[in-house]
Parts: sequence; structure tokens; C-alpha cells
Amino acid sequence: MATNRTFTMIKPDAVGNGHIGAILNDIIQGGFKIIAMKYTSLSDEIAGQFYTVHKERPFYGELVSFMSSGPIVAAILEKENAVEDFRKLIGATDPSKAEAGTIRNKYAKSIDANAIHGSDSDENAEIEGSFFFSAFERF
Ligand code: IDP
Repeated sequence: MATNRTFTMIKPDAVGNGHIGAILNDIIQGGFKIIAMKYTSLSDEIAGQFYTVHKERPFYGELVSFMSSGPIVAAILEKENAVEDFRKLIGATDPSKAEAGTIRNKYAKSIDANAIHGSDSDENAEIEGSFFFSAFERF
């Protein structure tokens, strides 16, 4: 059974382009409740740890330097069927293929700088949420 939480990051491109407010509004209007949230920056080392599952992929180095290029907003979100519904709300990885009205369609410019992260499974939502937030912050 699907759990009711997912994890997101508003990526450096969307933060730098002034889209934090609009994206949070889309998330809330999409029916998600914000359980925990922080505005922070990732070092190369921390970004590398977060994306360690992609270590063997050709874009890993590019992804790590992009994610440490400026501030991000990390958050844990709650909604029934959260992981799947949030992936629908953000749209395809490549914004040129993301459906109209999705967050990546509206705010992203390229496949690497694609505005927002959304966990791809319940298991990863839990791992990623606990990477950023301590147990009492995730209560
Ligand atoms: P997802 O974020 O939609 O789940 P993944 O395939 O898990 O997509 O890739 C993780 C992140 O790596 C993407 O959100 C994007 O920022 C970056 N990425 C994916 N494919 C490419 C690529 O071909 N070139 C550069 N960056 C990529």
C-alpha cells in the first residue's frame, strides 16, 4: 500500500529565477500539506551523497555541481497517494516533454535544470526525507 508522504526539493534554477512562491502555491493547491520545510544550500559532497543512486549515470557530475550551485528548498509533503500524485504534479524529467500545467512545464528550462525533485518511490521518499530532516522535524 502507498504511504502518504513524499519528499521534494525546489532546485537552484527555480529558486534563482524567483519561483519558490509560485511552486509552493502549486503544491498546496495540488492538495499537499507541508510537514517540514527548509531553505538551505548543498555542498558538492552533500549533493553527491543525496544523488549517490545516480553515481554511474553519465550526468552524475553535472547533476551534483548543478544541485550545489545555489540555494534549494527541501520539504516533506503529505497527501493520500503522495509519491505518484506528486510525480504527476511535477511532470516528466525533460520539461519539453512535461504536460502543460505541470511544475516542470511551467518553471523548468532543461532536463538538468528541471526546477524540482520528487521522490520516485515510497522507500526513497522515506530515505530522502530523513536525509534532510531529523526525526522530531518529521513528526
Ligand atoms: P527524475 O528527477 O524525474 O526522477 P531521474 O532520471 O531520476 O529523473 O534523474 C534525476 C535528475 O538528474 C533529474 O531530475 C535531472 O535533474 C537530472 N538528469 C536526468 N537526466 C539527465 C540528463 O540526461 N542530463 C542531465 N541531467 C539529467
